[in-house]
Amino acid sequence: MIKKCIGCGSILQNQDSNQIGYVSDLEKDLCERCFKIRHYNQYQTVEKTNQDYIPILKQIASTNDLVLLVVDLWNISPKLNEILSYFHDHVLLVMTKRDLLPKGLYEQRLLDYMNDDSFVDKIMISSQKNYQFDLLLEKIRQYQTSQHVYIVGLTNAGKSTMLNQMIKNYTNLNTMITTSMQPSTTVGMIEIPIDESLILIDTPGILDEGNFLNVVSPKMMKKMIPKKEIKPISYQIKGTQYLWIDQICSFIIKDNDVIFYIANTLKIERFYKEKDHTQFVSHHFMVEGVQDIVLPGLGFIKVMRPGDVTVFVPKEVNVFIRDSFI
Ligand SMILES: Nc1nc2c(ncn2[C@@H]2O[C@H](COP(=O)(O)OP(=O)(O)OP(=O)(O)O)[C@@H](O)[C@H]2O)c(=O)[nH]1
Ligand SMILES: [Mg+2]
Repeated sequence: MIKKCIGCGSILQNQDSNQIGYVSDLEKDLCERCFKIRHYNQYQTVEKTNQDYIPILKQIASTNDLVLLVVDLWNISPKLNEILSYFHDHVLLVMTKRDLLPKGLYEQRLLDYMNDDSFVDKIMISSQKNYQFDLLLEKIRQYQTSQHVYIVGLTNAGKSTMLNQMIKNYTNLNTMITTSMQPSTTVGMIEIPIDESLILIDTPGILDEGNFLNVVSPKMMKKMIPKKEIKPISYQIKGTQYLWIDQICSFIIKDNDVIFYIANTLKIERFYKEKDHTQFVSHHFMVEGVQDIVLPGLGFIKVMRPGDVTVFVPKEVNVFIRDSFI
């Protein structure tokens, strides 16, 4: 009989300690990788690609069941459109990590920003603060088409953390899904019965290939991921200036005002002379009106006036521009 790890959904095996799902003893319920993440904060990289995960989305789309698309407010990626392209209806948008945004924000504006015909409704939550979970459950019950409701999204969006909060709030179950700041923590489907009429199913996140998280060290990852509400930082730029974020990316910008929405643990430095950035690839943007330059995984920079901005990032990172989000 196939037995799955209760933490990550991998199929348990006792043959190869370098492969996912390894346990020395098949009587155990938690794989070694999950055990190490939970107890030692140690992480074993998972060699999965979206080729492994797209079939799961297709399988879910072939059912008529409600899908919760969990989106990290700090990482609204163009990749989400690809996920949505598999679903024509029955998607409840759940924007999470609300606790990281400034408290006074007008939430409806952010919800309105996300538009797709597949959405039956939208909600903003925070798993860390247990914010709006009763409303989330109410909406799930309103839109569910069967007992099964699937949780999908990009990796690191906060899917499993949200499900853990549902378990805590609404069940007596003594189980927990493994979560971590690293991509691809969940690798298989995990079914959680909330009550007799609802089974929530966690799924592996789709990889965001252009994300900073894929190219930085675990130490930098810790620094990049905000732990509490972000305080936006404004800079007035007079003449041509060179701004660096913690040696992982830089900008050239002229006569403008910019606001950084990134973790406050990151160091922003301002220079009046160009520094060597040959280790990076440049991206040139013509800002029109108030727009954001998005640094996936890191946050974004709101540029207040039209003008040229050149961004230097590692070659794997997919920087892009969008109309102002906040
Ligand atoms: N501040 C904040 N952080 C959160 C919240 N929800 C999740 N996180 C953090 O986001 C990171 C990823 O969380 P997971 O729940 O493992 O994400 P996932 O979507 O299940 O990721 P995969 O399993 O890799 O697809 C962890 O570091 C969580 O602590 C939230 O509401 N607020
Ligand atoms: Mg997960």
